[in-house]
Amino acid sequence: MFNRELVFNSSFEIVQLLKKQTTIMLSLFDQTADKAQNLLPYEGEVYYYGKVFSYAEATSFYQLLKEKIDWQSDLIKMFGKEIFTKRKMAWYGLEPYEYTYSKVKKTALPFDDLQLRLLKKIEEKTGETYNSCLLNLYHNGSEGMGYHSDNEKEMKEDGAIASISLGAERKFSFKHRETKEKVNLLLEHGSLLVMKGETQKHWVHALPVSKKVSKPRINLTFRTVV
Ligand SMILES: O=C(O)CCC(=O)C(=O)O
Ligand SMILES: [Mn+2]
Repeated sequence: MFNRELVFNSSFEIVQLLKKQTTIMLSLFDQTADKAQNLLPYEGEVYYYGKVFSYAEATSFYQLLKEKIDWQSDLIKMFGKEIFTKRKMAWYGLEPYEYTYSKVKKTALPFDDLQLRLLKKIEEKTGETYNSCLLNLYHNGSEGMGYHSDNEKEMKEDGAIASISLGAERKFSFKHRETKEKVNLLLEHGSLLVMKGETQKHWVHALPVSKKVSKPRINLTFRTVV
């Protein structure tokens, strides 16, 4: 028996089903397009998400952080002498975590609303969680950071580190400890970079100084203290 209504219903359902599948395919496609690719060739994972904040958002974040953060100079050893860097640093967290850098124990200051907003955004974006943040303020290209890895004893082993860049664009370099292979990229205003897996064990990273950069930059690295 031919039932028109049934045919209509089922073809209607097929159309609905196809629409649903297209939506699923599109959202899968969107996710794939959104997911950054691993920039390291082996023994580590580095994902560059590009600009995750608009120019206006990133500029206002830069200004707020520049004013509100309790910036401190860093004490480093150079040619056997201890000197204060021009680069400024700050340590914040969800709890008053202790973290030793430059041989000085620092206690995390409480996250403010903006830092909590940034934390939420990067947790959503990267699918990881973080509980603390180290901030750096570089006044211009004469200030940078030499090759090092972020594997301090206070940090979660192989934990993800999410880095937000605000201000001047700067080159960022990775170098493999054994093979010395290098991977360079440009950190843009409002961008997000994530280092995870075995990256800190096998690769060191640096923010090279550059005569070409005259503008300041703020960097936030969200981490997990255990
Ligand atoms: O400024 C940057 O992009 C990197 C900073 C960094 O490597 C660090 O704080 O450990
Ligand atoms: Mn680092």
